[in-house]
Amino acid sequence: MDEKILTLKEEFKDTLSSVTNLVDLEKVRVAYLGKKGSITALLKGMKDLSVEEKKVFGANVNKLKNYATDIIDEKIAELKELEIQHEISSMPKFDITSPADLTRGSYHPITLVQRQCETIFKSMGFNVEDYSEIVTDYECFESLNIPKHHPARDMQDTYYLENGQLLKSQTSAAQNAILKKYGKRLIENGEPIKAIFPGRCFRNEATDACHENTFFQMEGVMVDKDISISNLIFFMKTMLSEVFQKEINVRLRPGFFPFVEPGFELDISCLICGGEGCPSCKHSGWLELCPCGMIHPNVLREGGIDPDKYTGFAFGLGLTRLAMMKYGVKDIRDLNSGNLKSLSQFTDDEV
Ligand code: FA5
Repeated sequence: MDEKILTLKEEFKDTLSSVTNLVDLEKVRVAYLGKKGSITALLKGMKDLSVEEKKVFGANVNKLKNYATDIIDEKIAELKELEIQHEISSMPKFDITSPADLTRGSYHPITLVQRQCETIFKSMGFNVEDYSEIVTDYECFESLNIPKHHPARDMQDTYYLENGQLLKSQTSAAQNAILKKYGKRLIENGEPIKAIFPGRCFRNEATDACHENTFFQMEGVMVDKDISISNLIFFMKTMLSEVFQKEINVRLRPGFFPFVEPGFELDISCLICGGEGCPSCKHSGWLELCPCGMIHPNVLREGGIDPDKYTGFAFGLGLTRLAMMKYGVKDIRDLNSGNLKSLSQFTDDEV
């Protein structure tokens, strides 16, 4: 019987010496130590031996079993280490002493303009808010005095989700939430509501040199007692002179938006053609940049604010168009092109 054990041990050692990977090693383990393995079979075969024989033979088979288990464990560790070494040696080599690649990324022109506007408005006491791109019909239209089937909806066709939500067509979609968020402090502590909220907007419309289907706006609202159009004009003028660092020709003309009364269109003289007329301004010499107006009483009321006590203004600055004018980008579509060669040329050390 002992002869059998010795033979099996030699055979096991032989088999193991030719194993070079973990998969084959597992096969060997099963072949010797598994339920139907050769060493397990020796233990099962003991049933025909006498009690004395069982004691000696059993002890020897157990020795062999422990020996095989230990050797297999050692081999597993050895093969795992070899696998790691192999993985390391096949990794791409790099020289930590070679000079660093100092090519730096750059901010997108819209980010630059947005940050600049945020800095300007923050310095005038405005909070900067963020808002989701997917909104409800209530946020984008109904809370803004644009009920279902109102003709003003035709001006802003957008993309609808199957659940009835939509990609916001205007940053005004956040107005109601902002009024509700800051209204309590206005009513209880007399703190004016002053907030801007930049964001991406979407419209299902044909693109041209000054229209994109995905563009950025920056909304602003201010509500307090006795806020008037003069306050609105002051903030608009300050913002433009800070952004452009020079006098800009602007014109204010009546504009219709159901959520303001009165409403205005604030246009700037096109900086691409100097007001002569070009594709960037649809050959008019003027670019629609920042519609604005006094917040409609219905919108204030919907936001929980009493329009008999408080008044406010709102504006919807076209951030993408502002970036075009500031950086002399003739075609708005270049800004979404992902063309690094053209987009990486703009820098602004202040942001
Ligand atoms: C609005 O979106 C209103 N929510 C603005 C507003 C806010 C009015 C608060 C009153 C009070 P309008 O659709 O005109 O208005 O868009 C505002 C600005 O966004 C435009 O002047 C323009 O600068 C920019 N804009 C609009 N559509 C596009 C477009 N397709 N591509 C690029 N910029 C656009």
